[in-house]
Amino acid sequence: MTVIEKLLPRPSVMGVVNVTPDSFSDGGVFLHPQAAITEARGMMDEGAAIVDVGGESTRPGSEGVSLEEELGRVVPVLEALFDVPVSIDTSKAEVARHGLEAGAVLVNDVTALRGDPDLAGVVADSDACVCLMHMLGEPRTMQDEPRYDDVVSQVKAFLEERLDFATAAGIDEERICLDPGIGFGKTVEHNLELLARLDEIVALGRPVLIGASRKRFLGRLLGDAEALTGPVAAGVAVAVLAYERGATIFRAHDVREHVEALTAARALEEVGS
Ligand code: HH2
Repeated sequence: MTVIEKLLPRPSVMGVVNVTPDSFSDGGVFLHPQAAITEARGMMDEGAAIVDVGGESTRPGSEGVSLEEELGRVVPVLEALFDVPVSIDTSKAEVARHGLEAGAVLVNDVTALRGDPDLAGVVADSDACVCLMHMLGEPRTMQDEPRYDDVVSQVKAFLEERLDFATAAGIDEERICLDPGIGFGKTVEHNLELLARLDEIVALGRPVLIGASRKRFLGRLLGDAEALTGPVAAGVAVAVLAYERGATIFRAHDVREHVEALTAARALEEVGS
């Protein structure tokens, strides 16, 4: 079993703790450090394997925040969660460095080490794991008519290239997981195609993380063309089907529901095997 598989065995739920005023589904809810800390501890009690703490929204259209602002939001939360497995959701090397010093065990970078040239070195010099995610363009513009010839093969080629980049930078392959980036520069159809053909991403040989929880494509595929979020049950269904297709880590806001569904899915799988 590799380092990341020990930290996040199949299936693992990663609870989302957004210390932001503007995240798409829970913006402002946990902006106060104590609220975020209480939420994170509650998620661990509900069965999360790790909590993902982020101080910058990546929702479609968002502009990003300054280093000082992001540090001020996440550092007090990370320090208080010293006894909990924490992932730091950032693209900034300096934020990751502070997060790792405060005990974070994973860096979740939605730019897959493209955003800050120093981030790969910060991860390589630590014992931390890293999640490399696919995104087309940047959050500000990514949902402006995203286009692919074949979304699955392009996302796969991108992740393969970023995996090579990370290992060349000195990050042990055993510490890396991959994420096709549901909703990051993708139409409803692109997201569905990626989920339906997830085995092609799993074939890269690294653990695969899926973050579909509450995302707008779920609301849109249920018929609301203007939806900005999606219902919990639809996200749980996607997580279970992605689990069946080989994904192992599930980034979710509603931890209890995901843990319950994935525990049942796992029990069924064990009987069948
Ligand atoms: N989705 C979001 C943020 N970070 N990281 C990974 N690896 N995969 C994802 O799918 C992913 C992610 C967006 O969700 P959320 O954090 O709830 O919203 P916001 O970016 O607006 O804070």
